[in-house]
Amino acid sequence: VEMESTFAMIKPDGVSGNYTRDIKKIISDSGFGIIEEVMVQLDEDTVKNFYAEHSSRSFFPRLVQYMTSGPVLIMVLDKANAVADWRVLIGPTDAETAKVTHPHSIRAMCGLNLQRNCVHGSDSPQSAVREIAFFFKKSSSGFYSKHDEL
Ligand code: YYY
Ligand code: MG
Repeated sequence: VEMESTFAMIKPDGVSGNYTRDIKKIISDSGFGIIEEVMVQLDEDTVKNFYAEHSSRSFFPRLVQYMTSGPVLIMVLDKANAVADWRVLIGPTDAETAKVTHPHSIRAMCGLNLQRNCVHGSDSPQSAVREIAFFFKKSSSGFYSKHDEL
């Protein structure tokens, strides 16, 4: 089978709410390899660039505020069909919706609402390539983070 990489993140509420262990267990139990994981504190410019596609939306300032409010765990996950399968595992964007329609999803488990949805996943293979390259440099010995590890 063809291996694929996706970019995943445990957002500030997921980290501060102590969901990291449970989420990583779900990741492993679902057959993903955690190729790289680094705890980082995002700054405003980083979040604005990462979420540039949403920069004109009214929720953008609140999104930047939330995403810089505490440490996040950034990860590269490997598996066949990793991008689509990780999106299925995290569930819908709105965690309140997820609790109703996808009660076993990660966002249902640890998310609060549309903004505080506790995890990120790349939405397409192209996004995954961009997002992994945004956060990690690839060297002969593997990936390393462009941000200082906490
Ligand atoms: O890919 P995904 O995270 O599921 O959703 P996006 O539509 O790409 O939005 C990115 C991010 O922005 C979302 O995880 C929460 C936040 N957000 C928001 O706060 N309010 C919205 N109306 C839409 C998205
Ligand atoms: Mg998205």
